[in-house]
Amino acid sequence: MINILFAARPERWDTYEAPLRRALEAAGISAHLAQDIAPDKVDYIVYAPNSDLQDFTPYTRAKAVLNLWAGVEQITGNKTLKIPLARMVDHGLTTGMAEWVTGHVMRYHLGMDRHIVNPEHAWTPHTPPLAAEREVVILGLGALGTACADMLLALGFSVAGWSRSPKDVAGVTCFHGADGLSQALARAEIAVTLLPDTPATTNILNAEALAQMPRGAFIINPGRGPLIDDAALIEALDAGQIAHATLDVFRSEPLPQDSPYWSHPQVTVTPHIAAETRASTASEVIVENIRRGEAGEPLLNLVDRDLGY
Ligand code: NDP
Ligand code: OXD
Repeated sequence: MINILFAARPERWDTYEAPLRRALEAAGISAHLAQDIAPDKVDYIVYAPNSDLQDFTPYTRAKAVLNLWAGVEQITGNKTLKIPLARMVDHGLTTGMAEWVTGHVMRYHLGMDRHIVNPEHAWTPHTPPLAAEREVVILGLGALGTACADMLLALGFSVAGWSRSPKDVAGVTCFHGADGLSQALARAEIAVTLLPDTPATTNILNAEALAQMPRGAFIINPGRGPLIDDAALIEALDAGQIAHATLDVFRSEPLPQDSPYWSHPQVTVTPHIAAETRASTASEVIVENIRRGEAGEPLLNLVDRDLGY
């Protein structure tokens, strides 16, 4: 019998307890799963970074921390964490993100606002280009970025992407590294930021980067708030360099009431809802890693603590 600690906000227990138990049973793993277990008896920690557990020192026999979130920026710097950390890659989360991104790309591509918000009742016929004539660039070609690329490709968009290491993604024009960023930005009529929040990605969309995009470009950020230099974006919006931005994530969440984003006419704020981990599929991912841990197999989705993602 192994001991699995569930360390997340108490309300998440209601969502996850049954699916985790189901997945453990399906995998034939006999386990004690609870929110409260003596630290020196815990084998695995199912974890959310906003849990009260921040000091891992007493968890002397734990084999891994299994994160319920895709983003790990709140835990990678934790010096008390010495055991492997796996992040969430969940089919439900991935599909949700691809749908959310595709929806917002379509809004910009078709110019939907023009007719949805039309207080003057203006009759302004406007034919958008076909998707094949629209350049969408995804900054971050990981689990989520590639799923978004696939969905956009299926609709016919011209899709490019940018990552840290070289990539070969079918149908996607791939760029990487510092030079690659300028090349990617230069074609980004619509840019989607799906990078992790690390020291290397902070303010990746700064004034210089925004100036490299085609005039009147659109930005969709479901990645993390610090990817964008907020002051530079507002300046670029005011100057017309960026036509509109849809922002789902922010340096401070909930977005403070006095943030200029709330009232900016060229900004849509969504409350960190781009995608959510689905308990049923995520529980299977967590349990598969526990199975692997017990079988001595490598864990899936391990975080590189030096890179921060
Ligand atoms: P992955 O780790 O799978 O992918 C990250 C991508 O970013 C990789 O392609 C990686 O490059 C690239 N990258 C990382 N650092 C750099 C860098 N310095 N320069 C260039 N490229 C870089 O993450 P996911 O796709 O699963 O998730 C991405 C982010 O989405 C999460 O970290 C999280 O912040 C956010 N998220 C937001 C949600 C929401 O609801 N708003 C929900 C879930 C996640 P390489 O491939 O070379 O390693
Ligand atoms: C995540 C998120 O990281 O919801 O999973 O943002």
